[in-house]
Amino acid sequence: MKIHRALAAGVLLAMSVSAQAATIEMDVNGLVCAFCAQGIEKKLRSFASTEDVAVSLEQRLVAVAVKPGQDIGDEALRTALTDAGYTVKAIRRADESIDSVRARLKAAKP
Ligand SMILES: [Cu+2]
Repeated sequence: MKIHRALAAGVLLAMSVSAQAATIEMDVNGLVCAFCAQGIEKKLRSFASTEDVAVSLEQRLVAVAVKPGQDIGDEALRTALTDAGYTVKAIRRADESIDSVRARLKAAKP
Protein backbone atom coordinates (compact mmCIF):
# COMPACT_ATOMS: atom_id res chain seq x y z
CA MET A 1 0.00 0.00 0.00
CA LYS A 2 2.79 2.37 0.91
CA ILE A 3 4.55 1.62 -2.36
CA HIS A 4 1.39 2.38 -4.30
CA ARG A 5 0.99 5.69 -2.52
CA ALA A 6 4.61 6.60 -3.20
CA LEU A 7 4.20 5.74 -6.87
CA ALA A 8 1.05 7.81 -7.11
CA ALA A 9 2.81 10.74 -5.45
CA GLY A 10 5.67 10.40 -7.91
CA VAL A 11 3.33 10.51 -10.87
CA LEU A 12 1.60 13.58 -9.48
CA LEU A 13 4.93 15.30 -8.92
CA ALA A 14 6.10 14.52 -12.42
CA MET A 15 3.00 16.20 -13.80
CA SER A 16 2.98 19.20 -11.52
CA VAL A 17 5.81 21.68 -11.71
CA SER A 18 4.56 23.64 -8.71
CA ALA A 19 4.60 20.66 -6.35
CA GLN A 20 8.36 20.38 -6.14
CA ALA A 21 9.83 19.65 -2.78
CA ALA A 22 13.05 20.88 -1.29
CA THR A 23 13.93 17.58 0.32
CA ILE A 24 13.21 13.97 -0.55
CA GLU A 25 13.23 11.53 2.36
CA MET A 26 13.50 7.79 1.95
CA ASP A 27 13.12 4.95 4.40
CA VAL A 28 15.81 2.48 3.39
CA ASN A 29 16.36 -1.07 4.60
CA GLY A 30 19.76 -2.75 4.52
CA LEU A 31 21.67 0.23 5.85
CA VAL A 32 23.93 -1.18 8.54
CA CYS A 33 27.27 0.58 8.71
CA ALA A 34 29.17 3.74 7.89
CA PHE A 35 30.29 2.27 4.57
CA CYS A 36 26.68 1.82 3.54
CA ALA A 37 26.01 5.43 4.44
CA GLN A 38 29.06 6.63 2.51
CA GLY A 39 28.21 4.57 -0.56
CA ILE A 40 24.62 5.78 -0.62
CA GLU A 41 25.69 9.36 -0.14
CA LYS A 42 28.20 9.12 -2.99
CA LYS A 43 25.67 7.53 -5.29
CA LEU A 44 23.00 10.13 -4.59
CA ARG A 45 25.45 13.00 -4.94
CA SER A 46 26.14 11.78 -8.48
CA PHE A 47 22.70 13.03 -9.57
CA ALA A 48 22.93 16.43 -11.23
CA SER A 49 19.89 17.66 -9.28
CA THR A 50 21.32 16.74 -5.88
CA GLU A 51 22.32 19.60 -3.65
CA ASP A 52 23.00 17.77 -0.41
CA VAL A 53 22.58 14.32 1.15
CA ALA A 54 22.06 13.23 4.75
CA VAL A 55 22.04 9.60 5.90
CA SER A 56 20.94 8.29 9.29
CA LEU A 57 21.98 4.72 10.05
CA GLU A 58 19.98 4.65 13.28
CA GLN A 59 16.76 5.64 11.58
CA ARG A 60 17.51 4.06 8.21
CA LEU A 61 16.65 7.35 6.66
CA VAL A 62 18.20 8.94 3.60
CA ALA A 63 17.44 12.56 2.78
CA VAL A 64 18.31 14.26 -0.49
CA ALA A 65 18.03 18.01 -0.96
CA VAL A 66 17.43 18.92 -4.57
CA LYS A 67 18.54 22.10 -6.29
CA PRO A 68 15.88 24.82 -6.57
CA GLY A 69 13.22 23.97 -9.12
CA GLN A 70 14.67 20.50 -9.74
CA ASP A 71 13.65 17.01 -8.78
CA ILE A 72 14.85 13.43 -8.94
CA GLY A 73 12.23 10.90 -9.96
CA ASP A 74 11.17 8.14 -7.59
CA GLU A 75 12.20 5.51 -10.10
CA ALA A 76 15.72 6.91 -10.43
CA LEU A 77 16.09 7.03 -6.64
CA ARG A 78 14.68 3.56 -6.22
CA THR A 79 16.91 2.13 -8.94
CA ALA A 80 20.05 3.77 -7.54
CA LEU A 81 19.49 2.28 -4.09
CA THR A 82 18.17 -1.08 -5.26
CA ASP A 83 21.20 -1.55 -7.54
CA ALA A 84 23.42 -0.88 -4.55
CA GLY A 85 21.67 -3.65 -2.59
CA TYR A 86 19.23 -1.67 -0.45
CA THR A 87 15.47 -1.70 -0.25
CA VAL A 88 13.55 1.55 -0.44
CA LYS A 89 10.49 1.23 1.80
CA ALA A 90 9.04 4.67 1.26
CA ILE A 91 9.75 7.96 -0.46
CA ARG A 92 8.41 11.25 0.88
CA ARG A 93 8.85 14.76 -0.36
CA ALA A 94 8.69 17.70 1.97
CA ASP A 95 9.17 21.40 1.72
CA GLU A 96 11.73 21.18 4.50
CA SER A 97 15.39 22.13 4.37
CA ILE A 98 17.94 19.36 4.78
CA ASP A 99 19.39 21.24 7.74
CA SER A 100 16.03 20.93 9.43
CA VAL A 101 15.98 17.20 8.60
CA ARG A 102 19.51 16.86 10.07
CA ALA A 103 18.42 18.67 13.23
CA ARG A 104 15.44 16.35 13.56
CA LEU A 105 17.63 13.25 13.08
CA LYS A 106 20.10 14.52 15.64
CA ALA A 107 17.39 15.28 18.16
CA ALA A 108 15.98 11.76 17.78
CA LYS A 109 19.30 10.06 18.56
CA PRO A 110 19.31 8.13 21.81
CU1 LIG B 1 27.51 -1.25 5.40
